[in-house]
Amino acid sequence: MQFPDTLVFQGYAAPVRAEVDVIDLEVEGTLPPELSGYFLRNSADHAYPPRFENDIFLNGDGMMHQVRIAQGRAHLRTRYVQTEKLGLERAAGRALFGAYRNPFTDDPAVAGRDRNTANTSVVWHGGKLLALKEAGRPMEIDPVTLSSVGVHDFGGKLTSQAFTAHPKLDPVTGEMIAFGYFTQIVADNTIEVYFIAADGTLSRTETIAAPYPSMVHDFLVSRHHVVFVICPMICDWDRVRAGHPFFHWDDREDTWIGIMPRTPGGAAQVQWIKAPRRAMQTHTFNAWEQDGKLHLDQFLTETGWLSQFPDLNNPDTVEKPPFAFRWTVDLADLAAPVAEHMLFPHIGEMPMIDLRFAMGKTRHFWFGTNNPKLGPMLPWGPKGPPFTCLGHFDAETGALDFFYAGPDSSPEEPCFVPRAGSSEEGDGWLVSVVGRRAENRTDLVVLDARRLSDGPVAVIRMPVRIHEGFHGIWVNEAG
Ligand code: V55
Ligand code: FE
Repeated sequence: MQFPDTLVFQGYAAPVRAEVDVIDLEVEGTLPPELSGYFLRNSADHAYPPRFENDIFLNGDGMMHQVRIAQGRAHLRTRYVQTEKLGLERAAGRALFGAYRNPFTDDPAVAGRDRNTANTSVVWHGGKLLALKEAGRPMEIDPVTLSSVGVHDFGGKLTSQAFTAHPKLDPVTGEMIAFGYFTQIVADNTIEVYFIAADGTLSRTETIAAPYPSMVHDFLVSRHHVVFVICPMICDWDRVRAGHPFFHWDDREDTWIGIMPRTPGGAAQVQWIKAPRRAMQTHTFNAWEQDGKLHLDQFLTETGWLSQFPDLNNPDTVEKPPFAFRWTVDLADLAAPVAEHMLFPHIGEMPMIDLRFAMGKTRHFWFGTNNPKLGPMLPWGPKGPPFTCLGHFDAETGALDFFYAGPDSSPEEPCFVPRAGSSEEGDGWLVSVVGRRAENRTDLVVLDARRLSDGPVAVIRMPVRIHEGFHGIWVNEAG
């Protein structure tokens, strides 16, 4: 067997496939003694060469990465998520499932079996660690051993086959708010919204109808509202059946904002309003209300996203990078135009806040980015240009600050870890995986979250490469 010679499968993006344990990683500098817990994240790491050479990076098998930090020491563990898909393919010794989210391209031997790759993110809620993919149900993972416990359907209360990779945790109530779209795998415009109590009980499902069937990768939750930004990254099931890419960008459609109250029966009160312009929401920072206004802080691009899906009407379009915008809705007058304001004049993606302050106004914004003033751009990978920097925006002072990771180095999504014992917003560390591309190796850097340009307080050096990932979290020692 051999992987295709494409950007998705070669060089720094090549599948890693090894499940490793490295006890006592090298540490440059000093790990803060109070930093005690687990950095956990998910990645897409194809276990087998794909059935189709043009397969996309979003279709890799979920591989969990764990860096355990305690008493100044750090240890690495990586394990595949043991999905039904991986089990069937390992038994066969080859890929059986075909194109991204397209069951028509599978080997008939696996018709009707679970296609979930569980490859996008992780959440810790109700005492459970869940590996998430928006096209499948949660997979429960043991946070210490990373072994797979199995599909988690909330005791049968989750009837959907799909659960977002971007649920939101309410720091006040402890609730998890999540959603599913294309809930029975086939593209439709139904979105189910799930309210999961602090103890992990799925206590309520609300069902709404979006303007059209599209990728709903992320969403926003404020103290009182659930908000969807529906963007014309569209899925047409007839095109899927005909073997076309699962999504396409269609600039004939508008972008819509759906606002639903969090209260029981909220679905009946959902209101859809037109966004200020056509845009693709990539990921969200946060949503919050103040003085009758609802603020939506998010990254938006004017084009499609992820470099894997075609622009239907303009096939030669080059996708544009996202910028951070605040959309402000007047809750007393939904017919009034939605105001738009750029949060900071710098490209970025992979937003992060101090999640203890989610659903309220926040001061600190972190993100992955590039800054050609600090160092050269890196060669394009399958997702476009890799980040070279992490950014911090202080909304109180307006200051922007950057960590430049060095030549051939690519930081990934930053994760904020509060300083134990401190409740001040932004007081803590920013932890990020950094690819050392020239060395085919990976590091984890620990930065003072409010002093990025000071450089890392510690660099944890891995003797191996772990695959580029998507989203991660920090789980304290005590859970
Ligand atoms: C994204 C990732 C996915 C996916 C859809 O980063 C969107 C966005 C890793 O899988 O299936
Ligand atoms: Fe995401």
